[in-house]
Amino acid sequence: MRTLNLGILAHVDAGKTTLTERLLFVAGVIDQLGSVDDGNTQTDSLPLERQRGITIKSAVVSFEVNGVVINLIDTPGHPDFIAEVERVLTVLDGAVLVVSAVEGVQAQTRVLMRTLQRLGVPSLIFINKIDRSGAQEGPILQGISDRLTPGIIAMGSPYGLGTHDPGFTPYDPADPGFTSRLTSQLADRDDALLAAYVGDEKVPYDQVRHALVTQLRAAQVHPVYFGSAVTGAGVEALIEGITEFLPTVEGDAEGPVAGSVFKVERGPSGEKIAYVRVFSGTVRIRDRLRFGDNAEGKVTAIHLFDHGKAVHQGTVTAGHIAKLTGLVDIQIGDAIGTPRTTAGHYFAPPSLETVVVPSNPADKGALHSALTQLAEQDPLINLRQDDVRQEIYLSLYGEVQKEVIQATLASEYAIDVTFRETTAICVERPAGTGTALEVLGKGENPYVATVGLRVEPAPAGAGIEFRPDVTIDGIPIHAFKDVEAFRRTVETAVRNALRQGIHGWQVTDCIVTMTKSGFVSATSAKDFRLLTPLVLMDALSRAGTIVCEPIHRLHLDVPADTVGQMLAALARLRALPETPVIRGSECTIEGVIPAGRVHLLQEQLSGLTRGEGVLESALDHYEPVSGTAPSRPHTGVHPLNRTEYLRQMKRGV
Ligand SMILES: Nc1nc2c(ncn2[C@@H]2O[C@H](COP(=O)(O)OP(=O)(O)OP(=O)(O)O)[C@@H](O)[C@H]2O)c(=O)[nH]1
Ligand SMILES: [Mg+2]
Repeated sequence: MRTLNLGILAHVDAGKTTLTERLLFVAGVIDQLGSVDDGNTQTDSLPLERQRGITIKSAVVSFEVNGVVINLIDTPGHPDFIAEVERVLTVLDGAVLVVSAVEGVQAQTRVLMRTLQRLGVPSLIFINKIDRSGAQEGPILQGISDRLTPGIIAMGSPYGLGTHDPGFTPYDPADPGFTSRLTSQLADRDDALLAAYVGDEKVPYDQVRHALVTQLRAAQVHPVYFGSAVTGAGVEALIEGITEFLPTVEGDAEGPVAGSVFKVERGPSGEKIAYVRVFSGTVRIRDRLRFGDNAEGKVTAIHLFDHGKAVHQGTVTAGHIAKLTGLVDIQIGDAIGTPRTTAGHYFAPPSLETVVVPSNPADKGALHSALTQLAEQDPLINLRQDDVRQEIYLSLYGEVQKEVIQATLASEYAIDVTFRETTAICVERPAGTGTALEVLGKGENPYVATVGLRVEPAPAGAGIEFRPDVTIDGIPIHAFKDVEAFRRTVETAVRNALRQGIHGWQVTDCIVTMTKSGFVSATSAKDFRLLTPLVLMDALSRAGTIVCEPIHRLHLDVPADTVGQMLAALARLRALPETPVIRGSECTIEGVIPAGRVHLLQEQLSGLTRGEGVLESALDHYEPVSGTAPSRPHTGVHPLNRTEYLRQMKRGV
């Protein structure tokens, strides 16, 4: 039987979990519909999800319709949990992007569609909530075409919008009007179809359908369905579309094992369970698998998803999703066997951080191990400990994520924590060019090597570029496998050292050139590894750095009569709004705001707008900080502190 790994994606609250519940009901997996508002759906199963009515973790459920086994992944829509969605994207054969018929295209809808198209994930669009008052057909389609993607194809027409009993009539393939509309929409990207269309021939539906499937699978067009997850309207037609149009990719069951871990959870006795999409090969119980950074483990149990349950199996083959037990060191994002693609980052990194403080100082050690354990299973948790003050820094997407971490620590680890104020994660860019040189046997060079480096600025967004501009006679081949190994060692030392610049922030947008290299027969690889950071920090100090803060793009929907107060508040928060766009009693304000101020705006929003304002924001770019540059304490021994660095390196730390 065909298997389809299907993601349900959308902006927060569009109805993904409700739609998932409805699909399980229609497929006969559950005989009673749960609801998000009652906290009893299949996929929002965590206590915190049920309590808050939002999805926090992605969840897998399986059902069978029209002869296709569908492994459905319900994902969170809140932007604070975007990293959770990122992991899921790499394991999908197809997706349904849900859009609310009332709210229309929202900030996260755009982010998701851009990413689906970039990754080439074939996606259908489901316009949900047509039972709600304010739901409209034409304006929503227009909005999607203008603001999301022009490549949309309505597969039918809704009726009874805004009533308790709406419906959806799919267009009939035998209807010449539909075929002709479809042809004109698809002909742009299909020469044969264009010729037939221009030649005024009557194009057979099969040919049009073929073009539709081809363009859908290239993520160029997106069939659109209307319905309501709550009433069930349009859901049958959506299922038809899913099973008819979305591709299933089986992969080679005989090939080498390759898979991707998109979720990690702990079983009843604390054992790790990895959710894996197998792209190639067959995994059996007791197989030893290699994964991540050279780790290895033995599979002790395999569960496949079947009719809403996880069922014990002896093997899992290419094309399927399974839960693997026994891989002790596995982490979310790991590739298993030969990776298909390296798991990339498709969304902006977190731009905020906070310090986590245990309410009881004696819990410090327990807190650190709890957070480390959570970080292995949660792509959102990124830890850093400052050695001097022993404080635990946590990077963040936003305030809701912070509350979730606090609640998880309390319920699962019985640790109460508070947070310091949320601050922005800055970066450092070189202010100019700086060079430094340590010559073997000269001055105070503590190592048996010569290293010269130059640091200079690169354009914003360029990242770090390393240029090994040295001749072969400066490279101690006796200490390395080959020239490439030498280059890798120096480049790794450079990149590691740049994680913390003069002010403690990641250094970026720079070119580092190795200008000189020298050795004697006693030189080892370690001499280059340890000397490079010292020289680099000298060069960077001479270049000087500019601390830049993250700036978010914001989108505010507020009542028109509150615009004046809103603009005044934005000015106080150093935001730069563009001209507000007023439509009747509603107003939209776009603009930019320092990331560190977003939570303050969020706090004031409700009071300023009688609880009606909606704020969305996402990282846009970095900008030099005006005034005193914020710095953050270095972690570990930093080469800027030369005496301490040499002392610790001698001790082999
Ligand atoms: N009237 C109406 N309400 C709906 C419909 N679908 C979902 N809702 C409601 O919208 C709210 C959000 O629904 P969810 O299913 O939790 O939305 P979600 O997309 O899963 O939300 P997150 O996972 O938190 O991003 C709930 O109150 C649902 O009852 C619909 O078709 N009609
Ligand atoms: Mg949900």
